[in-house]
Amino acid sequence: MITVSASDLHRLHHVDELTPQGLVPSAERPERVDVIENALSEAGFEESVEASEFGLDPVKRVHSPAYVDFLTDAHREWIQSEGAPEDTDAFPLVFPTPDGPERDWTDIRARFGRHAFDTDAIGRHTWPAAVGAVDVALTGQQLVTDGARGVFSLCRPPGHHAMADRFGGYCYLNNAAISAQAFVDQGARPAILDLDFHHGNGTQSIFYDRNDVLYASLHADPSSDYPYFFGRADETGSAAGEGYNLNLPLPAGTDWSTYGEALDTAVVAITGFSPDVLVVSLGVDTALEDPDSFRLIADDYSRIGATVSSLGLPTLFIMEGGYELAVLGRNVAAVLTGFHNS
Ligand code: OKP
Ligand code: ZN
Repeated sequence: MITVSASDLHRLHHVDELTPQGLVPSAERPERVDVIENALSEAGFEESVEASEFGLDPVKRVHSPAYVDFLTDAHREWIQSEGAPEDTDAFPLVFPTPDGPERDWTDIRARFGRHAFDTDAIGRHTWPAAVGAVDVALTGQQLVTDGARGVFSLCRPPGHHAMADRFGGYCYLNNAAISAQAFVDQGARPAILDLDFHHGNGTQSIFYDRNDVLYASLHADPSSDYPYFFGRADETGSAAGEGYNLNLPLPAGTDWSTYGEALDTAVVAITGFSPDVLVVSLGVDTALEDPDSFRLIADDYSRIGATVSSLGLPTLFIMEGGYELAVLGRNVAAVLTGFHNS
């Protein structure tokens, strides 16, 4: 198992999020990387590769030019328009509705609403951090292409909620989708297995009408959990992509007996797709101790790793969610150890 270190740029990205308690520091915080790094070295994953830079071309294979332009200057332009201090977080405050016309809006406040799907912020250092996370993902992607059996890319911020032209859910650039697209562009056939507690609406949306990438996801039932509007079992893909999107929403209180069965269902679907490479959106916010969560325990994460390994595919693990610092590192290490030892 090769691990790709987080980019140094992640640390400066820490924004507030709007919660029922008001604005508070986001649960998606820099310390998440520290606990994962510590657990990996304790588990014996000593060597870690530094990321290379890949530029924006692979990003633009997934995200729209207008969105990339927006993100590049969003924070600076918003601060200027609002006359706010430069360390202020920039928030979308108005959103276009589906009944309105699509235009090339120029006001930065309009562009914020157009390119967001929830009330998440963009901070002064969010863009470089997001690009850094893509570089971490693509460094892992390259290592898999070069023959590695398993690579873990320690991406932060996460990516699976980011759509082709919208941020939200702590995600700005879709690290897993960009990596999967890079595999496609190199002639490979990737399947994506999304294990984060939340449905990866961004990844689903990016590949929804395509049959060259399978998206399979185990997640909380969106009728009562984020992202609410996506992730139902009847979302199976559209046009050529019909049958290439598998959602397995699971009830509150799900433990290994339910989770393991759903994982087996995903394994069958992935095998049926005959991929030659696997991208795992590795969220461990399914842990018993996590704030909104299932009831998975440490041993279950080893079982997940072993099950993923049983697919026999070169595998790129991309870090997504997991917010309880006391168990986050341990559970990530358990997945990777379970994969490595089987
Ligand atoms: C990200 B990942 C509203 C935030 C509400 C969002 C949860 C995002 C989870 N600003 N909560 O899938 O772990
Ligand atoms: Zn999540």
